Amino acid sequence: MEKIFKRTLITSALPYANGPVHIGHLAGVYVPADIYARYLRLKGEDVLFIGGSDEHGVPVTIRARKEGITVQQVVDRYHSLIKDSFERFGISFDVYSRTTSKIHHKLASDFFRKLYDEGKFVEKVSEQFYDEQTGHFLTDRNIKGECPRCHAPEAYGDQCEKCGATLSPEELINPYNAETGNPLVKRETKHWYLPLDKDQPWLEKWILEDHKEWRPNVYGQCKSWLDGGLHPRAVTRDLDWGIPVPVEGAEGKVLYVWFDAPIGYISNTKELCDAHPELGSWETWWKDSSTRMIHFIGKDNIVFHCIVFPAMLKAHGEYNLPDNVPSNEFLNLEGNKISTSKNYAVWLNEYLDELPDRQDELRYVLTANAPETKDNDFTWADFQARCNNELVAVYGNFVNRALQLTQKYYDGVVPACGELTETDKATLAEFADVKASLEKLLDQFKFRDAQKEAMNLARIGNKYIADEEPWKVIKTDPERVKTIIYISLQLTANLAIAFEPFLPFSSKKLREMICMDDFAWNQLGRTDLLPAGKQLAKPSLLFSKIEDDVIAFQQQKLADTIKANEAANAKAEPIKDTVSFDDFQKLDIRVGTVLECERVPKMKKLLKFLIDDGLNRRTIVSGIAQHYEPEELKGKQVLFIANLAPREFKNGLVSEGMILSAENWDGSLAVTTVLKEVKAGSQVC
Ligand code: B3M
Ligand code: ZN
Repeated sequence: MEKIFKRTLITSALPYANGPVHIGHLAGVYVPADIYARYLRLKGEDVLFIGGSDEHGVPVTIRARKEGITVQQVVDRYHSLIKDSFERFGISFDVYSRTTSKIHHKLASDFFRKLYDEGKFVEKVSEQFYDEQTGHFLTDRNIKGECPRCHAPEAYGDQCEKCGATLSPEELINPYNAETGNPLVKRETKHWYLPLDKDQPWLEKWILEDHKEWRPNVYGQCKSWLDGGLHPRAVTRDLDWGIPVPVEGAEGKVLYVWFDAPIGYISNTKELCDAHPELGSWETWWKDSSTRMIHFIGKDNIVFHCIVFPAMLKAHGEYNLPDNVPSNEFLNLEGNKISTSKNYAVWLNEYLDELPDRQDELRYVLTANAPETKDNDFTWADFQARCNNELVAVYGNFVNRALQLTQKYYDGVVPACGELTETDKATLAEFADVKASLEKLLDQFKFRDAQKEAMNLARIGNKYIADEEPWKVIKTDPERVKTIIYISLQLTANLAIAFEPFLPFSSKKLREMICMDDFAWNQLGRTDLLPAGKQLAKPSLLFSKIEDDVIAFQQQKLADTIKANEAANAKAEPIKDTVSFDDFQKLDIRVGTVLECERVPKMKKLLKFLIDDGLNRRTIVSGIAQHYEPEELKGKQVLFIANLAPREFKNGLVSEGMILSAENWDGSLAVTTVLKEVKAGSQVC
């Protein structure tokens, strides 16, 4: 018998606060989760949609060291950036909090302690890699070495990015500290393990027998984990960033990020409900068996959400288990893997700035192309084609025609419907079936097909109005046109409702144009949504075309990133031919003090320096204006060639020497200087 649920708790994976969110995250997790949340709300169901940032773990600490700032600064920066971009993109979280919150630290700590007190963990001392020079144990991600399979020189302790092999640090050949390059030794350390091997029997039944409805990719991955046999998993780490292990003698140890992060779903629900008692108690949302829980995640998170977290919840004993875990596969970008570390992505915050007011366009394409069953590819050409050929030419075009004609013929007042023709009836019948088919697809998390179905409605409308040609009929049979427009307007209202979960921005705009105060899902299929005599607002275009230059700019940006990555990996230029010591001595390299520095009018690249060379003052012109502000260099000591023949520039300026700069791999220039202050005019030898 199917269970009746009273409410649905929707969670979406907590993104690491080590960088902005990109289209891969959106397509994999946040857009589908948001569609589902909006759909259920529109149906009037009781639903909470929980989000938040994952601020622990190794990636944030790596980012902090790379940028030379504190970990707290890293997570503060990216948490607000991510939160803000989600908001602008219309991801309708009921709460978006963070795992560094007090509530979370306490809840996660208490969770661990309860399991510890009840003897649910296994304590084990093992040997782990240790960097004697820094005094740190290293996590898998922080260890690099030669891949035992493909012999790539820089495989990580958990995975080789070259051949994709899953690894453990022990397998690496010559492991070293990824950051410092130091060699590693083994040292003993104590940790707490969740004995997943003991969970194997109930997990097998719960997943393999009771949840055959899960997506094949999710079910398949679980099955292969289970078939391989589960092993105890450490839930603590030697690390100085995270939630301290609440046990005596565990100083310097924190909860493993994958132990605390999913508890973040609970903490964030608690934070929300504590602040809004009208939503009910957080415990109802987590412990009442009439609550249904759905986790939206990416495919690399499947094992944690389907096996580890349920095992934790079960061990705790009070919580519900998830009902479904609709996970997507990966989205690639122009044929390449999206990569945060290589900066190869379409970042949500940049998209929102560079293509303002085009949230629905991206939402549409990411769903149309969603990697629901296999990895998919996002290309800017496809983005443009789908926006222009589908959103503009079909949905936008139909709506615009219906509304403009209403304006033109009836001053924006909905006309009365006359007798229906066979075509009218057939069109309405096609429309009427949509609600059921949309629901069926949405209930099965088939968002891509569901959106297609909604678009199909627009196609029907577009064809109807194109076939009926009211702009021609008006000349011969004006009464008939009233019916055509009436039907077109009802279809328009239906479209606004059907698209709301997918394209909330344009649905809102359309709702305002047709002056509907509110939408409800059960209005779908009705043909009296806009009654005759109702005054509509002035229409404006729902979508506008995406021009070629917008696409070209984005394509160029990605091409530049690839080029920059190649350049960063490229070797240094080969060394030039040998010169004799005598020849070298002919060059008079000196230290000069910059007395003045200014831009040269009409010469974008040039800076003009007045240099104190110890004997005199001289003018040197240098092509570094794109790399420095003049003020940055004033008062600084620089290296320059003092005996280079003077060189005249086009505008008559003469440079008496040359300031030495280093050219970086990306073409940027760094002026050379001395490490200790010396007297102006000192010779470099
Ligand atoms: N932060 C991994 C990820 O962003 C992780 C998800 C946590 S969900 C509880 O892919
Ligand atoms: Zn490899």
